[in-house]
Amino acid sequence: MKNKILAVIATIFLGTVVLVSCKPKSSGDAVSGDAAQKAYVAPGKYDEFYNFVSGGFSGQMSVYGLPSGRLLRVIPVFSVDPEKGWGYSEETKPMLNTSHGFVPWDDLHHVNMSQTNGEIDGRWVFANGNNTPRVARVDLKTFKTAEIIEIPNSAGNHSSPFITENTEYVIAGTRFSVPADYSDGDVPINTYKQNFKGHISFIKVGKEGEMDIAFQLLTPGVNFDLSHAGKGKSHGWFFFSTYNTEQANTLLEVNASQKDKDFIMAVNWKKAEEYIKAGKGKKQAVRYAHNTWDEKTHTAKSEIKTEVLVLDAMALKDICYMIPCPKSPHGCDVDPTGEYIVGSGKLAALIPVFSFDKLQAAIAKKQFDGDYEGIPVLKYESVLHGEVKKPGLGPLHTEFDGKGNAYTSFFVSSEIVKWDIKTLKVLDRVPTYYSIGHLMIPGGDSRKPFGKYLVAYNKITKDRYLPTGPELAQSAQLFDISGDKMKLILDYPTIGEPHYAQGAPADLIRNNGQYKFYKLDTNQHPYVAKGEKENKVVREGNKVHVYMTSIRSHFAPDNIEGIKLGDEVYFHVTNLEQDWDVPHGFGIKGANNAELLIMPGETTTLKWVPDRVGIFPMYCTDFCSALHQEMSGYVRVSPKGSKVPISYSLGTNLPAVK
Ligand code: K7E
Ligand code: CUA
Repeated sequence: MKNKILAVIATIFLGTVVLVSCKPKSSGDAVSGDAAQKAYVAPGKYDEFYNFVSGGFSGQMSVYGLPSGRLLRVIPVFSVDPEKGWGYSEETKPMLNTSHGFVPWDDLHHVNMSQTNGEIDGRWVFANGNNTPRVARVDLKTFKTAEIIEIPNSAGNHSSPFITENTEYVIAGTRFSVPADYSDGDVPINTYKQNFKGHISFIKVGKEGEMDIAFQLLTPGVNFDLSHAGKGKSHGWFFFSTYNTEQANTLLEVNASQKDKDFIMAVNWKKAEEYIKAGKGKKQAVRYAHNTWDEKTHTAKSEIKTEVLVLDAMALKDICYMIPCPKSPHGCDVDPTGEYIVGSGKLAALIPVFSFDKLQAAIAKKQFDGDYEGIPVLKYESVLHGEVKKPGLGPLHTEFDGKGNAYTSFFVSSEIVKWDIKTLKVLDRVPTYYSIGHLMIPGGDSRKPFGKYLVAYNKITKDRYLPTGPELAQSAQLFDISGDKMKLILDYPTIGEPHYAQGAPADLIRNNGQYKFYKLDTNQHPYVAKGEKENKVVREGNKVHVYMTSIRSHFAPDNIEGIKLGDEVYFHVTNLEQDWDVPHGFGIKGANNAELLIMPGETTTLKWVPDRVGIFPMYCTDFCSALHQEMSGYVRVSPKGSKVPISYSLGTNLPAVK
């Protein structure tokens, strides 16, 4: 994002604007005297809000407390994580499976929390994998990734995941239009206009959160950038910002910035549902992975699906409408009432605000300016509520406080501008350090914003923290927005590049029935050992399964012999503890796929292929008790063809076997 935007903006503005003059010099004076007190959360006290922040190219999501800015957890989503063995343990590997095979990294830009009646409900957070198109669901009872679905017919899943007000759908709009997976993709690149098409996926969300692609809309070949669902009166609609409506296939920084206006595509998804019901969708052959985590077996399963239902939005004229929007719109945000739709043209010097009522009237009166590949183009003025004049340079994203105010981030002029949604008057502006991308108010894209804090997520950190070589932490800045003027109260570094974020009152999530541990008696892992009577070591050909348990402060068994070179050893470790916050770890020398961290009541498997003969210590990697250092054991590895039988023990010295 930052390079792309910088390049484009530099191209457009360089002649007229001196970029450096826009950059604020220092925030020393900008911080008010009582800032420290406002961000202070006393030791042992909880924060007021949870804050879920995308990790960008780290593929992770991080969880902070607000207003303290304390990092509480990093959740691996489209990434492996040695802290938790995520993506390394046998149980978690299938979560990262795709139709391209195992893809343990991605670029996570947007997080979106589940809603009920347009309000954040604290059940799940969804996230997008941009590069190898995927949508993930994180369960807030466990703060773990519970499901990942791959998106076919897409490339660059940027316009995602955004949800409808009762979490009916999570949508995923393709950033790159490309030839569909079900068509012949072996075409010259310069046939973009004929062969490249867009697909927008409507992913149905079930009662338990389970995802399934209900249908896809086939659209003209443009780039979908961002989106938001309608709410309240506009529930039933979705709004997508688009760029490269020029359909250029080279040097996009120039060629995709030709037109004075691109589009916001308004989608009547209730209408699309009607067409699907009437059988207008076409089944197309595709391949995509659907990965689900089973909390009973503590194991993920990956399934490849082979079919998707596609509805041609260009042939069916009354699903989609194009709203002209100045200069490559990026953010597309809907105010809490559902009436106002804000398009942020990243190369525009104004912010257009559209009216949902006017949109309905214009469609009824057919106030069209022709069509764009079969999709009616509405007259700009017929849909426009008004423009915020001279707000700043490079508007990107807008959030709302629920009191009639909007807050827009400006990348180029590096500031946040507060404006009145009805009168479109600019009310306040504050500098950000530096070059803000997204911004977030807890609940700020829902019907019920909490409106007390605003966080800026910045692209450039430069001199804000102690230097750490060429690579610097990216950063967030917390503002108090309870008064008329925005007040900077805290800076804190983030994990990876923060894009979108969400926030929710702490109690909503704290009291959502979160797990403190997994119940051992409901553990249905096929290799569980529910007590030390169930420990065993079983050889099946060259595979050896160790049914192991851990409890303060020993493993059982802790002496294992009879392993031979050429064996694959599977340590299935069940943590027998039944109390909050007593994980055990497991590591064995030479293992080249990390270590394990096992929660109470959980079973987790490490695959180990010894590469030499000898004695291999194993030990607990998490300081669990006063005798944690004693929590260890030995595995004997013998040469291939050795006659040493499988044996295992705990607390007894077995008679030596030659
Ligand atoms: Cu503006 Cu990818 Cu949401 Cu980043 S995007 S800033
Ligand atoms: Cu178990 Cu340390």
